[in-house]
Amino acid sequence: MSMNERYEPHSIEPRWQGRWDQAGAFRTGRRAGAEPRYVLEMFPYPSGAMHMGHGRVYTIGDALARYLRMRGHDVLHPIGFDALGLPAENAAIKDGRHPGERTRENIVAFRAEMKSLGYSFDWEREISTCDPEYYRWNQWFFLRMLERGIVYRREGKANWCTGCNTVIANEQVVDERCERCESPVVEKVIPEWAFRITAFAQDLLDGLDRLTEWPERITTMQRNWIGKSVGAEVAFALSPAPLRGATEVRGQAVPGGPAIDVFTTRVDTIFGCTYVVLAPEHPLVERVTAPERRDEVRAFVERMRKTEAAQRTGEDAPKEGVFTGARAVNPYTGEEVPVWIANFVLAEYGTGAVMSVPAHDQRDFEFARKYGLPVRVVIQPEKGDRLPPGDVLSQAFTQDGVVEASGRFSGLPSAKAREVMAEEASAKGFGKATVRWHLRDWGFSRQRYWGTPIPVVYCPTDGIVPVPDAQLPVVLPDEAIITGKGEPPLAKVPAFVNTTCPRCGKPARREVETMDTFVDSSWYYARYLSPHDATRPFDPAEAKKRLPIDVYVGGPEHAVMHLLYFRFWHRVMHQLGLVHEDEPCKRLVTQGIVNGPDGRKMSKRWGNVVQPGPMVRKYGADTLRLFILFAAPPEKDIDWSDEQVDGLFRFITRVWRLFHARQDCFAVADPKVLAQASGDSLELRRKTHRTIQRVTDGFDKELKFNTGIAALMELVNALYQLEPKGEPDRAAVREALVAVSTLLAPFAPHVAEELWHEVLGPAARDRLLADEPWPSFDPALVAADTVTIAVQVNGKLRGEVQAPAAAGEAEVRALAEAEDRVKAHLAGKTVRKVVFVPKRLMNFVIGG
Ligand code: ANZ
Repeated sequence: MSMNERYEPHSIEPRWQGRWDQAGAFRTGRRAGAEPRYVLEMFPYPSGAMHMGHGRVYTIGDALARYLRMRGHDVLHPIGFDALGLPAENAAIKDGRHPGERTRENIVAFRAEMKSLGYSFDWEREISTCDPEYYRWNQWFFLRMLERGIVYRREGKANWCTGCNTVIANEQVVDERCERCESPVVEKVIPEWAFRITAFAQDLLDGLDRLTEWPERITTMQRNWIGKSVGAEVAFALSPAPLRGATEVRGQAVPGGPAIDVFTTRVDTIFGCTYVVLAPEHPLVERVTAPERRDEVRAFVERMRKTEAAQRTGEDAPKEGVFTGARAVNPYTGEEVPVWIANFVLAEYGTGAVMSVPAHDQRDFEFARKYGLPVRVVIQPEKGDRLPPGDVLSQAFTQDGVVEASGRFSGLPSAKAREVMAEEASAKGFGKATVRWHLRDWGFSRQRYWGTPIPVVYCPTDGIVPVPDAQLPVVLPDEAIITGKGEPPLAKVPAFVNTTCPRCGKPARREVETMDTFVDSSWYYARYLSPHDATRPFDPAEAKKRLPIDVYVGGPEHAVMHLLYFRFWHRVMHQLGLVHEDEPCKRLVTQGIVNGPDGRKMSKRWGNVVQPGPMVRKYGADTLRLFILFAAPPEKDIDWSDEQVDGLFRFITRVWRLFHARQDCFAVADPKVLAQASGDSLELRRKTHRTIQRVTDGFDKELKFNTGIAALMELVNALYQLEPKGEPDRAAVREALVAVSTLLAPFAPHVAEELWHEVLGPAARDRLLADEPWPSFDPALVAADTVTIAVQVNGKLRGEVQAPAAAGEAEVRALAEAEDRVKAHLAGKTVRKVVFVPKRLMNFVIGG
């Protein structure tokens, strides 16, 4: 039967999808004994139709998964849905439908779109986090962590909407108002559940050093987010002591009254401190402010309360503040300095108070110049010019150096000074060395409906009582009324709330708050290992075999939330003995954005949104996949381009026509015939093998699918140029056609299967290209550009080397000297002269 002349993706694609499905081609565990690989893409939040960002992330992961399967691995490539959480609940409030109903509908649509793109997922492992069989294990983990003190209850600060009377998320606060009802939002202290992620801070930090296959940008962001600062706390006593208030610092009486504790990473600069600054929200502000300055201070505090932290402390934000009228004593010098409040000091960080050293801190410098405060140089650069005096200094010198004008510490290098100054502070009781972390514990309870119920009950007799394992899952009731206002929705479902205490059997109330969705995504990758396991979260034996994840693909926007939380959770699972190592993922690939055709981020606002669904319907999945992979390497942003998409459709059509035109080459030839290829057909063979090498490198080395696809395009051009005349020509063409279809398999898998089957015919009727081994290249053909160079020592042939034809004397000499036999003849001798004939000969002339 001869091949159809036209490329018709819509008749090809569903057919192959069906064949793969039928054969279970992508089921994990089919290849007993094969080395396992785990390729994972971040699972989608099914809030609407699939968008191009999804299209990109799954296409990248899929190409890799398909490649690794062809390399003979047993690949785990699963998919599921991150189905609980705020977006679904908010959408439900808007259109009055139950979030579950809506989410399940979205999942059906999403799944169909993913299937139409030909992704090689093991669909039997699909999970949805809104399934009680999934979230029961969130509850199970919660209980284990509660037992170990990793989960605890605390007083947390929350955004409280004064209109809806509920806590709302940061993302819902717009200009200090509620995004939904526009009422003012205030900060309120309410009890909440938190994970003690800070107990893992050091370990999470250390682990980053081992993540050598993560983008450095991400590990740096995590490092900053964890934010370890080694420094000192120093108490500046207030002078004179205010009338009210405590008179001790850390339990020790301080002469003169209460003190301001500052946190500094540069105690070596303390002799240069010329003022102290409190955060506007610092509890001492009211107490220390002099009566005549009260109005001004209060007005400033009020204004700061309304300004966002990021805006207050941004590098470009103008530094501003007010004097409180108070003074504090530098414990090292006995000197009194003024106490200010300023926008750039944050209440939540350190002690909420800083000692300002304008000569050595740029913020302090700008502030001092603005308000006419003194600038005193106390650090000199180790090398180079000395700094001028403070009053003419043009900017802060912020590096370490040598301490000066600092009494007994003068002459010490900064690091040493920090050490001895901290020692002195603790010996004298006015301070100590400390470590501060930016990382905070993770408050995870939400006053929302569409989340995992927290498995505890409140009993009037026994207090907070965990729900026993045997009673899990605590199922989210279907009938809640969700308004987004007032009490948590679960509080209004009596059948849910009213229960009995597992301990004393008397009436008790269930916890009505639910878990943050980030809980769901913190361990889902492990559930895929045994998704139907009804007795445990996952099978540890499978975990031992398949974890850590080999390659994880997802958006860089998850750098510090999800990607930190899942590292934390993995460590908890390690402590529980469920996994063998403490990092969940070896290699992370963060994909770039797909912008609109105008180069702007796709958005309804710009009218530049292009969705995968309509594109698949217009061009077929293979064209869309090729566009995504060809436009740029995975990490780079790309702009949607109709012309390029058209171009790739034309490329596939061209490949199709080529196969059609070369049907006379499909018959298998004797390998001896292929070896007879010479001239143009030998050139074609070289090109074929070099293409195999380039596409393979695009997977094995840096992920660069685009260069592999470009190589394939060149090979197709070369094929068009060869008009086969004899048997050896036809054999070389057939070899190239098989290679083209095989190499296309990870990128454009449907047309690849079709063409490959056309060439192989009945011999491959029951086989699938998706299951075939990846082609290898013949090094001799790839090395076509290398030449053999004879190496002589004093005119006698002592060896030969393979070198690139273009190699010059130095390169060839290095290769020659590395040759064992040549090396032996040169050992201990002096080379007097080297004679080099490019592409032919190198002669070492040695003496004595
Ligand atoms: C005096 C000093 C002198 C400082 C100097 C720096 C350079 P990291 O490394 O990020 O931890 N700081 C302390 N608490 C602060 C707060 N609540 N809000 C704003 N800034 C605060 O930064 C520590 C440094 O940030 C501390 O060291 C303090 O300024 C400031 F030449 O103390 B330093």
